[in-house]
Amino acid sequence: MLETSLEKALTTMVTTFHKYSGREGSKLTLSRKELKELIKKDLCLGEKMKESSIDDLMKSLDKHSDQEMDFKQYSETSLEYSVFLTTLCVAYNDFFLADNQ
Ligand SMILES: [Ca+2]
Repeated sequence: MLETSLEKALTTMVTTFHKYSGREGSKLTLSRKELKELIKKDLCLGEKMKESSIDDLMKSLDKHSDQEMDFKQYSETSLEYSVFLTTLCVAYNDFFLADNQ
């Protein structure tokens, strides 16, 4: 059976996290350096993000204050991002429907 686009998206989320989390320290958490690499290399917006913005992001995600982010914290961030994307999609769809009436 072919993988659905949703399954592909989920697989990408998991493999992207582990692609960076295994580089230093614990293989199951992202250090600040690993998170920075992930943001810079795997997010189009990453190149434009300032160091201070990445620091702020890490601080807001690092709920255990141990300078590491586990998969749960990472998925919560992505969830917020996906809610943002979903909101954009709904707005775009409304615009599309209104334009085609
Ligand atoms: Ca790590």
